Amino acid sequence: MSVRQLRLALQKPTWRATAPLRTCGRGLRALATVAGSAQNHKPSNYGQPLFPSHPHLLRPHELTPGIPADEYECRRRTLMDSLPSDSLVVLVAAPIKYMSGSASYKFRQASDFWYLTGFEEPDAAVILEKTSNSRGYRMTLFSGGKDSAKEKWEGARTSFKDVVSIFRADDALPIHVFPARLKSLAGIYSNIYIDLPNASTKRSPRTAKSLLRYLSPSARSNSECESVVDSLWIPRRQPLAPLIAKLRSIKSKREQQVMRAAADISGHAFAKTMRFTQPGTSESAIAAHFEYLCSLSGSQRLAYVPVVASGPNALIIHYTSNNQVIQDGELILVDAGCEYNGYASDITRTYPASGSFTSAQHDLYTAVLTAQKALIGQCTETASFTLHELHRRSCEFLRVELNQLGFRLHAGEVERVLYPHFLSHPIGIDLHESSNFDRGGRLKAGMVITIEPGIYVPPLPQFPKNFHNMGIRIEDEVLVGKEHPIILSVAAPKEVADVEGACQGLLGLQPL
Ligand SMILES: [Mn+2]
Repeated sequence: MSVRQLRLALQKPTWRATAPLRTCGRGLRALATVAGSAQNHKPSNYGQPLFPSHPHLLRPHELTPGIPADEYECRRRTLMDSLPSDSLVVLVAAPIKYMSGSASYKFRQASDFWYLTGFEEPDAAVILEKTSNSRGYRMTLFSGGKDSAKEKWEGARTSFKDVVSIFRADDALPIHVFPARLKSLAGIYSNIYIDLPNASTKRSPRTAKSLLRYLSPSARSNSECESVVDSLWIPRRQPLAPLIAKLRSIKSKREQQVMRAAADISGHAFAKTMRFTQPGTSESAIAAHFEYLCSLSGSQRLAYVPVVASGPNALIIHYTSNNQVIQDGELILVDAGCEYNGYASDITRTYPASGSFTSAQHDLYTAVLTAQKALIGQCTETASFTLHELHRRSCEFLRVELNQLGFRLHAGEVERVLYPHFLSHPIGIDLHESSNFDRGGRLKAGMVITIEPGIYVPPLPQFPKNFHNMGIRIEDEVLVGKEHPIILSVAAPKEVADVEGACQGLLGLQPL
C-alpha cells in the first residue's frame, strides 16, 4: 500500500454511522462555531445538558447526546414487559465520591440508573411499578428539585415539572420522600427488583447502616431508614442487575453510533499520540496528550486510568504509574480510551519510540497482530463462539505464532507466563460489562466486545533472548455482526506500515 493509500485508509473509516455524528469528523472549528450559538442559554435551567440549554450537544428529541427520549422509554418498557405482574423496580443514583475532605471527584451517574432514566443528577432514585395500563408501568422519579440557595453554589437542578415533561416520569417527588414511598410500595408488591450495595461480594458486609446510606442518602432519621431496610429484607427481593445487563449487552443502532464516535475519538487520539511520542518523552506526557486530544473532541472523561508502559514496564499488565521516560529503541504499550456521551472506549496499541520496529519487535508484533485479526474474524453470530472458546483459540493461535519464532514452549506456558490475561470483555456504558455477562454464552449480533491478545516475554533463559522484556498487546473494540464483525476502533493505526507511518509523520498527521 502506498503512503497516499494509507493516508486515505486512515482518514476514511470503513464503516460510517447512518446518521451524522455530532462531534466526530466535524472538526473542532465547526464545533466551536456551533457552540457560539449557545450564548443565550446561560445559566442553564437544568441539572444536565438538554436540548433547550445545550443545542450544540443534543438534537431536539434526544434526552442524552445521541440517545432519544423514546429509546429510554423503550428500555424501561422492555424491562417491565419481561417481569411478572405485581413487580416493582427500584434504582438509586450514584453517590458523590470524595477524593479528599470535601473535594469531590467529577460526578458520574450509576450506569443502570442512567441506562433506564438518562437522569444525570446525584441524590436521585426511580421506582417503576408494573401496571396494566397501556404504558405497562408507572414511573416515579425522586430528585432534589429546585433549591435556589443550593443552586447558587452547585448549579441548576431540573425542576419537578421538567422531570415529568422531559424525563417522562408520571410523578416527580423530592428525594426525601423516597424512603417512605419505598417502604409503603414494598408492602404492596410481590416481586421487588433491587440491587443492594456489593450484594455479590463478601468484602462489604450488608449492614443496615451501609444500606441506609445507599438507599436513602437524605433520610432524616436512622429509625426511618432501618424500617425501610426491614421492609426489603424479604425473600421476594431479587437482583435487578442481571436483567439490565441482558438488555445492555445488545447495543441499539443509536448506541452503536455513540460507541463508534467514542472509539473514533480515541482512535484518532492514538494516531496523533504516536506522532507526538519521541525518545525522551515521559510516559505521563503521552497520557496527558491522549487525554487532552479526547477532551478537545468532546469526551467527558477517560474511561479508565490509561496504561502508558515503555520498554519492560509493558510486562506489568496494569502498569498505570506512567512516570518514566521513553528510551530510544523501546516499544511503548498504550492502553487507553475515552468515555463519550455515556459510553466507554478501550483500545491498546504498541508502537516503536524511534518510529520503526526493529526486526525482533516487528516479528513479535506481527505474531500478535496475525492472531488478533484471525480472532476478530470469528466475532460473528454465525460463527457462534463463546468468549471462553475464543480465548482458548487465542492461546492456540499465539502458540503457533510463537513456535514459528523459535520459542520452545512447554504445556501451559503461553497461558501461565506469556499471556496471563483473558482475551476479551464486553464493553458499553461500563468499561467491563462483564460482571453479569456469561462467558459461556454464544456471541450475538449487536454485542460489543474487545479482542485483546498479548505477549509479554520475561527475561528468562527458556525464551529467545532477542524478545526478552518485550510486551505487546493489540486491542480493538468489535461490534459483533450476523455475518461480519465491525471494528469500531478502526481509526487507531494497527498495521505495521500504518503504525510506522503515524509515528514518522508520513500520514499527514500532526501531533495536535
Ligand atoms: Mn480492554
